[in-house]
Amino acid sequence: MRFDVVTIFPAMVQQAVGAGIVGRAIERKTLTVVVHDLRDFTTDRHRVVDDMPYGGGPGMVLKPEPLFRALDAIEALEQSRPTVLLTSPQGTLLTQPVVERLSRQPRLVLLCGRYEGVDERVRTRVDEEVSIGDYVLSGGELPALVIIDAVARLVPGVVGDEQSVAEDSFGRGLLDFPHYTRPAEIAAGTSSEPLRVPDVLLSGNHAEIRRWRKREALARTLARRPDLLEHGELDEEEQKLLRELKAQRG
Ligand code: 9D3
Repeated sequence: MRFDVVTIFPAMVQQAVGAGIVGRAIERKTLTVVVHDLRDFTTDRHRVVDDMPYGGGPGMVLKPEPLFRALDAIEALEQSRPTVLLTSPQGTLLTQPVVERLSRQPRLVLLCGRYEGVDERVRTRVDEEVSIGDYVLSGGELPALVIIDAVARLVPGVVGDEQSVAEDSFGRGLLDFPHYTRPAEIAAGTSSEPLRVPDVLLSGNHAEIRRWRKREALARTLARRPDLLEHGELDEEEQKLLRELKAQRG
């Protein structure tokens, strides 16, 4: 899969995609990420990418021509037309189903918004606007990196452990169960009891462990994210465990 990112902070995006699982996938050529500096598509001496809004008001707007020229150049790089995304607070909320849909595209172009926004006419070249959540950021670079990370994980071969990817998308809809590693007991401080790993995890009884994890995942989801249980596809065992948990809570 190929991503083209258009940004006024190319070093920030290049630096971030080079790290971790995505960086490794780029090295192996499972992914291609090409970062384009929007200023390279300006034609004036000062490489200006923004201007004042018509009609007045605070802040600046990204000028349309550099973005149009960047898109023309990127679309000319390969045969097929890529899907063009604009990061924007007005966009579709990024959820795992949206990530799954995006991961089925062979090419994504990510235009990173900045300042108050982009000239409205740029939207004639955009297939979809995407927001990563209802909080105010300073621009679209971090959202673009979030989109790349989430989408890239679904590209076969990017994540080493295919099982963890499958569990995240399938068995999920629930929050994760608690995790522990060695040692089995650690001192918590002078005046309190040692912190112990739950006995069931040390028991070697894999059926019991699986049931405990399911129960913990359900209990956490019920306590912290009950909204996830509303359209949840729970199996028989999960429905029974959920009824028991609800009964316990009163
Ligand atoms: C303070 C400016 N706001 C006035 C109503 C509008 C505004 C414009 C530009 C708010 C944020 C931004 C910059 N943000 C993004 O470009 C952005 C974003 C975000 O802020 N939150 C979540 N997802 C995204 S995707 C792009």
